Amino acid sequence: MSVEASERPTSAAKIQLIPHTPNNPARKSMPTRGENAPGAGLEAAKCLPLHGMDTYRKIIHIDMDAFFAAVEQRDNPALRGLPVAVGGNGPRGVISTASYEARRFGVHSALATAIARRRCPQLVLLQPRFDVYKGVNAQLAELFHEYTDLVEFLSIDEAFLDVTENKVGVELASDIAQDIRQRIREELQLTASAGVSYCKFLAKIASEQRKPDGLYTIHPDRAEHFIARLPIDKFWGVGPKTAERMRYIGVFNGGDLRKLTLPQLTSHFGKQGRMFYEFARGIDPRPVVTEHEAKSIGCERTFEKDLRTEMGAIVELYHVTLELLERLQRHKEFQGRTLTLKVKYEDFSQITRSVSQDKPFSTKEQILTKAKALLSKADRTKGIRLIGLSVSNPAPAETENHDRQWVQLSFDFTGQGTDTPSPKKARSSLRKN
Ligand code: DCP
Ligand code: MG
Repeated sequence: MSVEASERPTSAAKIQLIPHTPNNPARKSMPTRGENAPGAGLEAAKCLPLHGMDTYRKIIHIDMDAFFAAVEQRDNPALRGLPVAVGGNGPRGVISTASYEARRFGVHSALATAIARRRCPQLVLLQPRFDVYKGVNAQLAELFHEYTDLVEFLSIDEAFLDVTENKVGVELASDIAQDIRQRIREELQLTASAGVSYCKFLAKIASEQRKPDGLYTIHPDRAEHFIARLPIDKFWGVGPKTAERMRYIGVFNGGDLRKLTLPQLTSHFGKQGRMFYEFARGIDPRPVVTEHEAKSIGCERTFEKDLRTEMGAIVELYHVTLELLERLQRHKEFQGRTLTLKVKYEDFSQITRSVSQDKPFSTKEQILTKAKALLSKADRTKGIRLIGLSVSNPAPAETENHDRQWVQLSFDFTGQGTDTPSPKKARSSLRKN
């Protein structure tokens, strides 16, 4: 367990701040001193200008610990304390996740099951029970909404909450985060890690700092220092390949990144270069977007090896289509009549191609046929490193054909950067405008 050293029962006065858990003696609080102390929190620094950017927001990122495996250990006490993994069993099976006991043997998400078994012969391998995990996800959503309606799920087990204004009238975001963690422990018998900061990029990184079962806050006045020391592969959007490229040009951490100019970064990383330029300066104004507000639903995959054949690209397009469909099915109310394909090439340049129709895109056949037609317009002389598909809901119009920037609101579900597609999880994007 990596809990903050000073997590200890909080004062009665503080407990009363959150009305729905007034008589819970086991509640814990944040450290009372240091950079993670709530008093030193976002409130004190809330209007500090960080290179001209607003730092008044209070964003929490919650990520469940070893989610599928933890649910299995919760539901079967005999599995507690054992190295447990959830994943496929066949010769090509892949691990979805592993308990922290199993991680000590080097078993982790996306590892081939055969290798996992070699590393940990006593591994208990379980088949996933998606319905149960989805049920927990629904409980989490309900719980989060007790605090704010600005909740944005990135995947089945992680979400951003904007608690700048919140329903419980609590000023300190870290107190809210701690209360949520405590309630998850008591009501769901699971543990979660939380990150708190003034923007999404930093809140997400913060939640990894004290995993599992921990809480970490990055205050605006500490952000620059934190970012400067952050290893480059921890930056949002930097997967193994991009990290390698960064190191090749002498960028090992945020401090190095900051020395590069915007033209230098865009020449190396295309449109993503601007994002890296801004992250290095602690700039990330992206709002927490609820699915309700989303103007588009999409997902994308980055490939370990650039795709060089027509067939390879079509196979991957098929997988992206299935993932998009799964997402659309979860949001049946969403009616998207424009389908957009994004292709990013080996040289980091990217294009988008869209097509609109009268009826919403809702079936595999509709999406796949149109997506293949869009893909046939892409340049096939260059290797493809990423394919994305999204459905948005503008009114029907003639086919568009434009190279515009893909929305920035896309998320890495694997937590491993953009380069390694997860077998189960793709990046998803919610677009607001
Ligand atoms: N998952 C998956 N395939 C992957 C990664 C994850 O099927 N390659 C599933 C299983 C995980 C769940 O998604 O339990 C959540 O993913 P996380 O990346 O948050 O991983 P965990 O919650 O398992 O562990 P952590 O404690 O590192 O968050
Ligand atoms: Mg998790």
